[in-house]
Amino acid sequence: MDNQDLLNEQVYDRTRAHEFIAHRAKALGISRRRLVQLFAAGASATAVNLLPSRHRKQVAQAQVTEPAPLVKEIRPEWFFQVKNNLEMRWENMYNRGYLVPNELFFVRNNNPTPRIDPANYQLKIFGDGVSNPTSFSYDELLSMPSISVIRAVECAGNGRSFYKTAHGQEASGTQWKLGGIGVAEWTGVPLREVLERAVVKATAKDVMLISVDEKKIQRPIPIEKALAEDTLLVYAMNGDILPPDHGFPIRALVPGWVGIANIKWVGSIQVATTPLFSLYNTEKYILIGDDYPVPSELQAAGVLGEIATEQKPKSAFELPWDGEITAGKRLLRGRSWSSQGKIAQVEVSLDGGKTWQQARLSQPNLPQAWVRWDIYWDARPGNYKLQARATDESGNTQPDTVPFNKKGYLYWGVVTHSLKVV
Ligand SMILES: Nc1nc2c(c(=O)[nH]1)N[C@H]1C(S)=C(S)[C@@H](COP(=O)(O)O)O[C@H]1N2
Ligand SMILES: [Mo]
Repeated sequence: MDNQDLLNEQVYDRTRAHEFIAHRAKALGISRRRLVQLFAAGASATAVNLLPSRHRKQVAQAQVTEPAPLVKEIRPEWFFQVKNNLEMRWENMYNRGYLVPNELFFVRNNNPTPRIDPANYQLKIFGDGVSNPTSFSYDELLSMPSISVIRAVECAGNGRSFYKTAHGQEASGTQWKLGGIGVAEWTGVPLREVLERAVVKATAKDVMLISVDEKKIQRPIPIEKALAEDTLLVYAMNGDILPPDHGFPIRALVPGWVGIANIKWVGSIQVATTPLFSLYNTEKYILIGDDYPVPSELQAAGVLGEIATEQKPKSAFELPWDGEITAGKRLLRGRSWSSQGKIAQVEVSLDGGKTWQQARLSQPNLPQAWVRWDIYWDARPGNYKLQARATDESGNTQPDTVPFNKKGYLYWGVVTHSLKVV
């Protein structure tokens, strides 16, 4: 990855999807259709790449015989697992590049991963906000103009466990530490391209992305966000066909918005001239608490609090929790991110917030992704309370604590990371 290119142009790789797939297939010596089938069957990119062709089919079949809630390999050293959710272990990002490889990317599933045959897949566009309701096959989507962008997907509940640390009160939901985020290169068709073919009316207001998973998870976004140039219908992740757990065949990428907006396994899209509501913007992914009064116009629609959309800055060390390192000259590393612009600075404390020093930021530093940073440390034996505090270019600095909300979303306070030096 050329850092300079990334910096200059976030949307840097204009390509056509069928060329992309054809290129991959050619490199592997199999047909384009066969490649897509293999990925649909859950074969990992590595397995497909490394095995001689006569074994490839067996791998694909072996992986589908036992239905499991998740398809990807789950190594305990990669993830903390809670039911269908896999939290990334941050120590694995030390000494790695800018992107999170697909194997290590966190998974947040409200339901088991559905298995979808791309041959029968249809994406339906409907609703009173379009004058030409229509549908597209997987192949049709793949042959539309596409772009690749580097963006984070972060769970609204990332950091939830720190509400307990800060307020002594546990917020309900999966107790994520800070590994409910990942940055990848996403390739897909701009949602705008697809909506334009259904002829969006000037009066269109909201767009509901609807999944085909067993809960039919759906959440609306405003038409302006739907038409943004980097809101995508994604079919490839870090150069591989989108893995089943991350939404194969098609997922939404809604940059800067909480994870739930990035609907996986999208099967239909409703465009409406009226405001849209679902369980996921009325009761779930809502900030509920004394500090979050409900706007009166939303009360009537059953909205229980403030709707979670963007995230403020957060930081994580690339270290195990409650870890131990040996004394000596060390390079402490971490990453910071925000939905509201690039990271402007990161300060690090080794003594629980008494003294702070500036971390060195490394390129690239992309908005709606993250920045890597480090500090040199001559670590002496003892117990340390490491803290990192990021400021984004919109001027948000991580506070010591943030107000409680019942479901524990959007925790962006400074987190203490205990470390023992021996
Ligand atoms: N259909 C569907 N889409 C979904 C979800 C889901 O459970 N079902 N989870 C959402 C949530 S809460 C998050 S944080 C992101 C996680 O994306 P990932 O699993 O690819 O990391 O997907 C979102 N899209
Ligand atoms: Mo999430």
